[in-house]
Amino acid sequence: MKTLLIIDVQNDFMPNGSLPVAEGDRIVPVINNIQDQFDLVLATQDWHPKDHISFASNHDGKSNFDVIELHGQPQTLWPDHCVQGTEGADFHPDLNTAQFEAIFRKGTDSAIDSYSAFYDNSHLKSTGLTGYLKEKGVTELYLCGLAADICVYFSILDAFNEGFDCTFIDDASKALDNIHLDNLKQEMLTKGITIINSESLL
Ligand code: VGL
Ligand code: ZN
Repeated sequence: MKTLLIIDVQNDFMPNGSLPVAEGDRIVPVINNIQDQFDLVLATQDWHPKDHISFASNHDGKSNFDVIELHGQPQTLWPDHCVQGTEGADFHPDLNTAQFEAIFRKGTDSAIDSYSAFYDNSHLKSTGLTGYLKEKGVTELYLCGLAADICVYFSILDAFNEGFDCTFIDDASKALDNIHLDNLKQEMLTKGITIINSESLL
């Protein structure tokens, strides 16, 4: 079962959003164009309470993009983004959501951040996505979305470690930091993760 997992294509990650990813809006038509090629289409939403620990605004004296230590791990402090029920947390209005069979929301616990669609950043809590995919008989997982070097990357890493055959769709994803993404792509290839452009699906 060929499955597409679309990560965090939400307004706050668009060029005019609170945590903008350059050209983030360019991937929307690309993703719309490939959805028909899959047996199953799933999506995630970053979905934070207002008092979320990853927001710099919730730490006295800290600024956006400062890095603190949290549960023994480095945690970047972000501008407020994807607050539950706000327009910033909605999918991009042009994203075709009609075929989404399920939407997994993450980062919902005030005290823990969750970049991956599968686990929180400390691997303490599962979202249930692995069980969902295994019960559906999914083996082949294609991932794309925002931000390529953060939430898409950590989702691919977890999916790979859970035993799924993973493909990163490069032109259906945009990064916060493109130099960082180049390094991560090298790491993906070394591990045995496939990287494609969307045209090879059509
Ligand atoms: C993301 C930073 C903070 C993402 C989510 O979706 O890549 N990045 N929260
Ligand atoms: Zn977030």
